[in-house]
Amino acid sequence: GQVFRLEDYGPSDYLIPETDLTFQLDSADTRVEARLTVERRDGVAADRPLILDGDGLTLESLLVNGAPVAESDYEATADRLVLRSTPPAKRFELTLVTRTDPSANKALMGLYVSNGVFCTQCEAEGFRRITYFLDRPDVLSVYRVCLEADRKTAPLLLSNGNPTDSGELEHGRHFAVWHDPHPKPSYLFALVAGDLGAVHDTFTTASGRDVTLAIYVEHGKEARATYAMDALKRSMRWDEERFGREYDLDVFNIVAVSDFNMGAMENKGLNIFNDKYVLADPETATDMDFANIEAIIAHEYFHNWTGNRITCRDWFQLCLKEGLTVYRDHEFSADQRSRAVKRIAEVRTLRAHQFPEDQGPLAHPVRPRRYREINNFYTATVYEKGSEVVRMIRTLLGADKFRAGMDLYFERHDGQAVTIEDFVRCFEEVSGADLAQFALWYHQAGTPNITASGRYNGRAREFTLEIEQSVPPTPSEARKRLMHIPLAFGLVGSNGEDMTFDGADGATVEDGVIHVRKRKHVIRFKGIGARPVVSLNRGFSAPVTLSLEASAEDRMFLARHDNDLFSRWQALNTLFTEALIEATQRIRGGKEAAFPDELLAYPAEIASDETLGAAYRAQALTLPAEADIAREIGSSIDPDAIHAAISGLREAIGSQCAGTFGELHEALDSGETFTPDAASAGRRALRNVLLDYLSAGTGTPEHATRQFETADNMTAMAAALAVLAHQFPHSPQTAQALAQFEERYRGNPLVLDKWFMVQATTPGPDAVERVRGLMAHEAFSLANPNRVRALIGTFASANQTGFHRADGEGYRFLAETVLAIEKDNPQLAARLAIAFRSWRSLEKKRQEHAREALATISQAKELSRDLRDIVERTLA
Ligand code: B3K
Ligand code: ZN
Repeated sequence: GQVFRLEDYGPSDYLIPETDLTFQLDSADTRVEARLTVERRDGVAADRPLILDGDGLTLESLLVNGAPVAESDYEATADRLVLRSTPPAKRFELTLVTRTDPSANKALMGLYVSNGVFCTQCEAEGFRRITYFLDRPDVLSVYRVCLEADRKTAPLLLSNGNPTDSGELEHGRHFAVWHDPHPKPSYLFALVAGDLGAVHDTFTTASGRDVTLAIYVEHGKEARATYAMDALKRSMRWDEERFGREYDLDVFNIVAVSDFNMGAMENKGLNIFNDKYVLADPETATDMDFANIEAIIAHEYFHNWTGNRITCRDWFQLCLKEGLTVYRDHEFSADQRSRAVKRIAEVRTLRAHQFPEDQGPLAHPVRPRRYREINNFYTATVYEKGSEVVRMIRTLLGADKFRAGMDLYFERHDGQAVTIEDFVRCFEEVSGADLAQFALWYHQAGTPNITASGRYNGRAREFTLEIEQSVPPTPSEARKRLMHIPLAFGLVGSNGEDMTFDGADGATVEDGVIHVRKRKHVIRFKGIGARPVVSLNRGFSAPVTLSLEASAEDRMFLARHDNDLFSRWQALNTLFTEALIEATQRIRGGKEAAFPDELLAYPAEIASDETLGAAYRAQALTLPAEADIAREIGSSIDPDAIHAAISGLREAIGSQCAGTFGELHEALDSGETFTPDAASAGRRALRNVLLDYLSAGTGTPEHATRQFETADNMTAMAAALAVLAHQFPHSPQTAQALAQFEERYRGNPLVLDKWFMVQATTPGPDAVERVRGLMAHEAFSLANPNRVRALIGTFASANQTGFHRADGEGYRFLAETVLAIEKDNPQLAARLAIAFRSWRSLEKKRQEHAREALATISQAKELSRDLRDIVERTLA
């Protein structure tokens, strides 16, 4: 397949300043008329061909300045339209008519129908499935869109911008006209037509402009959209207060659809959402669902400035809008909830998704230089690591200069399509800092490793810290350059407070941050009266792996006393991780797992520490996941041994702390009415972690059965169901709870997804058969991405013992399912295939089975570009 290269970028010969679209919507045969005002760029000769992108299109007619074009003067294929020469005048008009069948569109890119609703998805290259166009993000156009449809089936007609006209047509049809005054790239185009219910509200911006807000959902589900509306208004206010960004149209619409390839899409003034990230009420949504809705509503809204007003020059710059917007939604959630808890959750996500990507065959820089299929680059690296890089810029510059840099970026580049270099330059200019070495975070793939060790010399009153960086090789980047790594730190004294020092040499140390820029730094802190315990990478200031030499006593000391809450969590998490790695080795060696006494006793202490919020305590008590331990072990992984080690630790803590945990679990059942705020959610989270331990400690399903039966909200119910299914898969109580849940939520696909997920993640060798069986369930469908992700995606990414079954059946199952999905929806299939990416770190036999399964996919006939790209890079 064709490879796209960053260095080949060049501006287009032509621009399209105005786009006028008329859709005659029909589910089987939609007519699209595009009137494009085309402009030749200065210096480009009229005999330069105009080449427009298409994808699966049939051209019905073509006019230039209203007149037909001779057949010899153009060529139209499914994937492009070439006009061999253009009129002498600089500006001319092109009128194109194409037809598409939206109901046959199962790839969910371009114009398609979801549950009877017409909708679109154009990012990254879906607009070319609607009409021929310069479908690239640096071609900005002002759109006027006219939608015509049957009034009965599609009373609602929406597009980008503001509504300008509407009325009746013959044969029961009607029309609506929308105008978006802000020039935008084609990937931000959207339309929706259908029969939907709505929640309405208004928002007055800081400068007094009134905005009409609406969230559209299926009839009868309006009440479940009120939380999303609340999150939207909070997001709009927050962006004004934190970044000085106001909304810029008269209306802001959100539409929830049930068939969607990802979370949501930031189309200008018309965000389209996967309904999973809009619909919520206490009975059907967990606290996690509420938090995700808040974050994604905010994320898409924030794109209005970071992405829409200022967009990307080309798709290599994707992190310009995604990394930055993730950073903004992280900050928003941190302000709305607990900052420390939010940070812990972010780091867990980064380690679970981005680290394995960075450490495996699909590694790429935050700003890639090559791609074959851009849809495969909407990755954890671009999004999450991209956000970490922005966060580091804030650490380097401080809050005020960071804000000044953002202000300059908005002012200078509003209305433009720009690059990462443009973005970074704004921060250099406002601060005078040289960010050249720092910018490697954008350009160099791989997770840097920091090793560190400290030595105290009492006589010299000196503490010496040795820090070394290394960046492991990644595909096509064998040699790495040294990075600029900001490590927030503290020297913690025996009273738990940070010690002061009389200067440090060996590295720049400023405002609690060590700037690592060389391979090795030997840093001497002067005037230190007693041995400190060093706390390094506080708040996870840099996205690195850290091997800090420290005794278990020192780690426990930090877990108890570090004044950085993130680092307290980290210290405990490291202790759990070290213990679990050791237990895994023992189990593999045929021995029993054994754990240090203090690690079994400390959880009771932290669980009842009222100085800490409940949400924080829940995070502290949550053991590392199986995948975390696998990643730390790194090679020759045996998922069954890891599973046994974690189960052993859970059981040991559960029985050791049974008294405290039991009382607390009871006390947290306050009977209060459900509210989705962070404090109440924290109490529920803590209660659920305790339930997990208590059940493991007693070895009986009683606690979980009781919680399941008395639950008055989905958070408590889903957690109880998970404990039953995961810890007691064969007990009658589990069978009964599963049956009850299914019966009760049969008619609610989003809730039934939880039922699919719980069973997909039930550990053990029979998981493959269970998942195969569930695929035959009447509520399951390979055509719906949410169903596929709930059952197949969760199985492959979150069921270590099931997916990595020793005989390779999990791999064969995934390969076969991916190929079945690929026929209709290549993007979804490619996403699922990512589960294979860490295959080389498995033990020998599993490696061999995984390689065979990958080979089966790669040998399949007529593989999509999406899937071929993933599979070939994974095997390379
Ligand atoms: N920008 C979209 C993602 C589009 C994915 C295209 N394959 C959602 C978001 O990041 O906000
Ligand atoms: Zn985004």
